[in-house]
Amino acid sequence: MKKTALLLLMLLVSACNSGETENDAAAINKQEMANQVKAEFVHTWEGYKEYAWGHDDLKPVSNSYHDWYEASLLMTPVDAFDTMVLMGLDEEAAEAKELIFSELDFDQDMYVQNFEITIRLFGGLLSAYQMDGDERFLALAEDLGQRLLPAFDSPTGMPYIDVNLRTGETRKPVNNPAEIGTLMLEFGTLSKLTGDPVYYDKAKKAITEVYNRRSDIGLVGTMINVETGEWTDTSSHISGRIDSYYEYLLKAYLLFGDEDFKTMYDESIKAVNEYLLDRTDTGTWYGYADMNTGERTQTYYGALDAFMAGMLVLGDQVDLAREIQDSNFKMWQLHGIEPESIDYSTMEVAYAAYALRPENIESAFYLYRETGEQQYLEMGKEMFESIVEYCKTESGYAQLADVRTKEQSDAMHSFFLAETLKYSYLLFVDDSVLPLDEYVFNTEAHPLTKTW
Ligand code: DMJ
Repeated sequence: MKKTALLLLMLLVSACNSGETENDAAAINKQEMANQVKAEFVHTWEGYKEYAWGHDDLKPVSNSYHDWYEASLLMTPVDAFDTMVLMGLDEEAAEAKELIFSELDFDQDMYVQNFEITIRLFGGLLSAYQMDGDERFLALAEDLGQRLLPAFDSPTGMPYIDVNLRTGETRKPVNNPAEIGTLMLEFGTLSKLTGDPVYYDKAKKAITEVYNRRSDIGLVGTMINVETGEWTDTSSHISGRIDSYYEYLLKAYLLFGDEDFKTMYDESIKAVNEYLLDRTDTGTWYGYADMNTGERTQTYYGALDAFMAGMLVLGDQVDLAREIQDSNFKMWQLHGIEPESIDYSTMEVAYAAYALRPENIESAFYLYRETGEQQYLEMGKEMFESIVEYCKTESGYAQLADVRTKEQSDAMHSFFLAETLKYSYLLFVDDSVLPLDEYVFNTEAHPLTKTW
């Protein structure tokens, strides 16, 4: 090779190399981000250990604790356990395990909320069993599943809101689609793992009874009486009290391969996109409508609704998911951290609190896994960093009373460790961790997989 040609070649190689270095510098260091998320998890677990050990939740401002009921059900350690396993936090996982097996006792004469106990504890124990392999997790899950089963003993088969863990007595017959339907993955998984179909069948009947009571235009309402089967609130939306009903129709199909769920999801999402989807000057949102007439009643959208983009990815509506995620992020950026809800017609805050919710980051995670696009990593990074900036306390993470003032409130739901930090971590770790064609996350981010 001639001398000049060699020189040119060397110049070209060095230009390419320097370009690569610049790009790398601009790119997000995923490993570093994953390590930061892990460090924040450890910080919070240390706070729980010091101030709330053996209780349900840490109170992160007063450095104290909160129990949901008369006896602690170890909400935080159970909810957080699979995140520890995922992050390779062996010491922390061993501590949590020791606490769970020595203290957790479901034989309590107290009413609990079937839905919350199912998604956090039942789901947490099942995924703990699948990820860790210790049979005692399955035994606890089965004991809990048996105690929750009487909740379904209503004239319609739809469950009551509360059930007494010892006596099986039930109360509160006016329930909602989310609390009725968001039981399918956990009860269904227990059936598959134990070989006893009763759990699957009861949960499937319950969610199907909601679907069967959809209106002529295919929408469901907010509240329904499980004894009479009558709707008591006909407001339709994708927000709290309905949200995960749709999520579980789709995920039950993905996890169990039961075509009935696919039919129910496809029919339902069609109506949701026809009557609730709202493309406006401020973005693409889902609003409120009357379930019978389809008429728009409210233009509220909020932190909980942000799950929708992730669900649409799983339901193969990726373009729509992108539109929704753009709006989700716009909502986040309004005040540097998202409020519980906004009126999207004015972009004014309707409810100013931030409860450390995961849904916005969860959707960024699904879109990143699906598209591999840097923009979703950037969204996740900004959201995670604002949580650290505004919510971190000496012992953990605090909810915000008002996203405009950033005033903190003295509460930290266990889903911060189960979901918010898990989805943040999953966004930055390698795609091969918990691949989405093998794992289905319950609504509390507990990964479930077909080990049966
Ligand atoms: C969690 O308990 C679950 O994600 C539920 O489906 C909705 N609310 C919280 C998180 O925001």
